[in-house]
Amino acid sequence: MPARLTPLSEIATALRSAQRIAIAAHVRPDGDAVGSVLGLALSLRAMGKTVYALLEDGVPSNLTFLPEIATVQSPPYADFEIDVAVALDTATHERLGQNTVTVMGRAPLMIDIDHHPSNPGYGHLNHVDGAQPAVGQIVYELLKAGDFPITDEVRQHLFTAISTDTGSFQYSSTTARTHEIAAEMIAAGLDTARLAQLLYQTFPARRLLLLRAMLNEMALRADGRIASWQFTQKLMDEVQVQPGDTEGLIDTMRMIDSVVAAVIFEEIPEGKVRVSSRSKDSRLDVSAICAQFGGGGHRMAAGARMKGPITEAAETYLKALEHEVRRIN
Ligand SMILES: [Mn+2]
Repeated sequence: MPARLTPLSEIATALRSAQRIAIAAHVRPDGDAVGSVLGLALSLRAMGKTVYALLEDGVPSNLTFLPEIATVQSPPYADFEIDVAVALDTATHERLGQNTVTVMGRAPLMIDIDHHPSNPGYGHLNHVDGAQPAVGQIVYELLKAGDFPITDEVRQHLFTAISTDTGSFQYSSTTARTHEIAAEMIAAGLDTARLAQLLYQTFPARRLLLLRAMLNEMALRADGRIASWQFTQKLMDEVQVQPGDTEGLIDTMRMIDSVVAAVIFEEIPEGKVRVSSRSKDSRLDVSAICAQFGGGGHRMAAGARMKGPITEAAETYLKALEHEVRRIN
């Protein structure tokens, strides 16, 4: 197995000697994926490099306010050549998306930077650190290690990455260093209040219609310790859902005092069901439950894909979850 913790200084050296660099993150990108990709991309562009920022599924609507979002490319990709490919926040090579995997394969050097503990280290150089709360935090340390430019726009992206993946510095993954980085960014002039307003207090009406539906339809089981909701294609059509609309909805179910696990089941194409699950008790590892169904993720936040129909997938998953929830009593 390749080394999974190549020093950031070594990765910085590899990036410094490259001229054409592709940077990508996982399908259905979240704040950490988008912010890490563009945070690194904008720093390398400020050094005069040609940087391709690639996201298989584009940028979700809730993050389009961020700087230079229009420079993100999604398929079909042009026929450009690259010296180095960097995968960020992506636990398996395949999760980059099929078209993106193909483009990244053109590079003689692949760098894999991630914080999912299950990441096997599929790059030539790998920096997989499960102790980091966000890849945005690793990218910030990488820019520091390489003495790369950190502009206000780079800070906006990396703050977004760190803030969203730590639930606004609330999750147990948040470290003293996470706060120090935020402090360094504020000291450098970053307007974090503006970013927080745009990230957490600005939503399209669609999002609130989804929230209303979730609160009406959610189900409690295992004496109120599990909350779940089935998000159907019918509702998606009704509210004309856009990628990003559901980001963070699950945390509302997680707020219920009795709840230790919250789950959203979502109908996706080809008769499949996407499962997103959150734990509120460190003794309950939802990534292990998702792994039973071919998925994975983090201990407190994980996902999987199951065969539909949605009601059957939900019952199968919830039975397995309930078994684990009852074990921790
Ligand atoms: Mn992440």
